[in-house]
Amino acid sequence: MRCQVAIIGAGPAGLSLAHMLHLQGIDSIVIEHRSRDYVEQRVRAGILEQVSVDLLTDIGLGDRLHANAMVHDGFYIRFDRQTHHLNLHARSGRHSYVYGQSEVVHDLIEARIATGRPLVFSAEDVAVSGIDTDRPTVTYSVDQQTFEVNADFVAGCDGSQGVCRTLAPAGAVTRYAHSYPMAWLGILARTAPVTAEGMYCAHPDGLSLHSMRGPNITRQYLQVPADTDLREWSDERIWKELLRRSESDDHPALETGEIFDRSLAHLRSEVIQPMQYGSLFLLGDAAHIVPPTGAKGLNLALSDACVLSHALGGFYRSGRTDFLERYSTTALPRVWQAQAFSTKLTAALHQLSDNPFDYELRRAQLQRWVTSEAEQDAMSEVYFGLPFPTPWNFH
Ligand code: RFL
Ligand code: PHB
Repeated sequence: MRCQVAIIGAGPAGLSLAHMLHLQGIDSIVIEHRSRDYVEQRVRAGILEQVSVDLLTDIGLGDRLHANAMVHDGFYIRFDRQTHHLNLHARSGRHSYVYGQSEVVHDLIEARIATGRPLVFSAEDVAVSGIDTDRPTVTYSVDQQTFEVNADFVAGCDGSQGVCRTLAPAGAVTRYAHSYPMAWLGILARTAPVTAEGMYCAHPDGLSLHSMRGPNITRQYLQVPADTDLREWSDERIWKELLRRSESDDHPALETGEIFDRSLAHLRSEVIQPMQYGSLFLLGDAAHIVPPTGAKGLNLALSDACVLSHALGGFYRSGRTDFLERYSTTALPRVWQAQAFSTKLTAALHQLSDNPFDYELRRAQLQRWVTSEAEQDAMSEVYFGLPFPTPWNFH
């Protein structure tokens, strides 16, 4: 098979890129190694920036989103048993939206299927070759049959465990990385949220985060050590710790209930720079990982796809190569802004050392956020999403 762009991975980055290319008449194939059910049911992100919602709406994916998303003005921070609401909407006129990543992925899959363009699930032995030429090749097999795709470009959208991030030869890219000695234990529970919007609790012993997926479903997280064994965390132990870290003098205690999903996510930061080698472009988690504090990962995947679709639009419409050459330098500043934001939030909200001096520093930062209008202006700029580096379509 021959096509213009071969996209590896059907997560938010790959599927949104495929859609934005299709809208510009650019032909692609999306190759995913998991099943459709697996991809649609994977529990992950939940918070969309205003700019991401604007993009999804612009590209025709706003119907279910606007009908079902919870629209938030900001979030709560709790520390020293007191709860503070940061009304960032009041400062910027913008919002964040609670809409599960699985819903975003479902909408994108439906949109792809409606185009009739190729979307392959359960592909095995996905391999990419020839990225240092202008005719790269992707091979994969389904049901023991092997297929070959000859493309102009390969979009590596296969996440943090995929193959694409390893393809550039040593020395061609730099890998910046930082890992934290901790993880988030995440649950989904059939309980009502304790606050109307998400709440970060900065307890001296570590973060608890109380988010939601609907009026009767909560998504909550606990900071735990990196070597945590999930089997050692019974429902009772999880609720006890969530309750302890979120105790306050101004709100009733959390509601407890049935936990129907649990997982562990390690905290780390990584950026591969440049995000391109030859005819291979890296997008989303394949190019960069941010710690989940601040909810930036999915939003960055969408902004990378927007930048690359714009560059490919320019190339196929008028033969321009300059946007493609600048893909990485265009996308990276927004990536580093998100890294800086997530790192700052992570430091203030987690227990990163047991030196009491460090808790005093955290408290000083938290007090700035809840009392300073200037700090809240700055917070709202980044939390609701810095502008995308390019429009989604080519003007
Ligand atoms: P994905 O979603 O990982 O998709 C990659 C896809 O590639 C497939 N794949 C392959 N396909 C073919 N061949 C191979 N060899 C392949 N190897 C892998 C995979 O099966 C998969 O379908 O990456 P993408 O598209 O870059 O999207 C990134 C986001 O998923 C990620 O950044 C977010 O989930 C991060 N994140 C959050 N982001 C937000 O914007 N808001 C949030 O509220 C938020 N909360 C979170 C998060 C991530 C978390 N975890 C689990 C780390 C909360 C948590 C706990
Ligand atoms: C979520 O709802 O999953 C969520 C909320 C806030 C974060 C990260 C994840 O910072």
